[in-house]
Amino acid sequence: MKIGMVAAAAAVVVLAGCGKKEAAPAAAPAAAAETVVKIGHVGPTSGAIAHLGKDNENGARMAIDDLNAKGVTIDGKKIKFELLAEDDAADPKQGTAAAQKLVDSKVAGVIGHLNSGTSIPASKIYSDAGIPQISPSATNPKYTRQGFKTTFRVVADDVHLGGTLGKYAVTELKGKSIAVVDDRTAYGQGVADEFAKGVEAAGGKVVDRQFTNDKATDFTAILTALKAKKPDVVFFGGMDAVAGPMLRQMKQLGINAKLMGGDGICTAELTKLAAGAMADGQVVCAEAGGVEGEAKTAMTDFGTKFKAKYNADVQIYAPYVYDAVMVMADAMVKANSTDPAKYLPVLAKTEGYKGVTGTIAFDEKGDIKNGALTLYTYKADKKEQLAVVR
Ligand code: ABU
Repeated sequence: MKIGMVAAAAAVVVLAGCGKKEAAPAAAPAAAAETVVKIGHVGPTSGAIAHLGKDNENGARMAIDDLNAKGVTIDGKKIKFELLAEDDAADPKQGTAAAQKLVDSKVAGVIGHLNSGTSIPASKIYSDAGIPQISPSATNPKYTRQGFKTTFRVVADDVHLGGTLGKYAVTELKGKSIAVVDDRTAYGQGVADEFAKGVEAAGGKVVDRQFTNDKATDFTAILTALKAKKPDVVFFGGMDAVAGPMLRQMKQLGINAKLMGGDGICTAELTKLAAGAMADGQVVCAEAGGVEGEAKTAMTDFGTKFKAKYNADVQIYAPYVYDAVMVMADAMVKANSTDPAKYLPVLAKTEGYKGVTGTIAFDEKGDIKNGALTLYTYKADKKEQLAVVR
């Protein structure tokens, strides 16, 4: 990346459709022009999983701040990256409205959305506008299987995630009576289906399948039905905001099964949401990424820096958002252009980018190559890594 000093009293001009024009201060001595490049971010910063949306948004802010602090020069112009952050409340309709707003604002690229249920419908809007989109967390495989050239993700998908967890339930947890619940979202239902396939491929049996929704708080009926099947493992396809209360009600009903879930429940917040109802080792979940060995230092350092900046622990995907912004900026630098039409082909050819979350390269669909998964459990209310698998 070509890096230059950021002028203290820089005049701001806008090129390549990247924003509005502002007059330079008349008295600015030796002012250097900056080109504003708008990067969109979308996640649910309101609603039940606002804590995850804010985690993602802060990851984007941190990347933008770091880029601007280092100074980036593209085509001889100093670049000032600006984050346009939108809230989609994890709602598909709000997601497409946010996407259209960003397109109308002439963003050069978009990081997001957080959810599969919003990322998938929004991806058509970005594709039609030729604007690159990198999701740091949407794991439904459909997202990158629509034939759009603009669609990327920096995490593994639900085929990998659900399939690995399904196999783990049978081979490691020795589950004999495995029940599956999902929240009927694109993510929840999709990951639960892949989990069930993984169980069956490993020779296990799904004894019951129930569903709820992503706003539910009372699971008495479905848990009572499950209890009759004496499950030793319950898989939940959905997010932590639902999994927490579900754990509380499992305890109330005397269901002592393990609770498994994908990345949607594998958050720092889950312990708070479960409010003491989670036994040590009871929950097994997976993040759709991960690093091993020496690469862990960068991830740990990111967490320390993030905590110092935002007074908050990383929930799950902030480092992936950070890397998504950096990969996009890197492609702009390599293409020597912030024009989406010019840097998109360079972004698609990303190979060997060393990020906080590991090495990033995209396959022909825009999926991360050789994506990792990290399996976790919780002990004494802290996430504890079990294994990194590929
Ligand atoms: N991957 C979990 C949360 C986001 C989603 O895919 O909906």
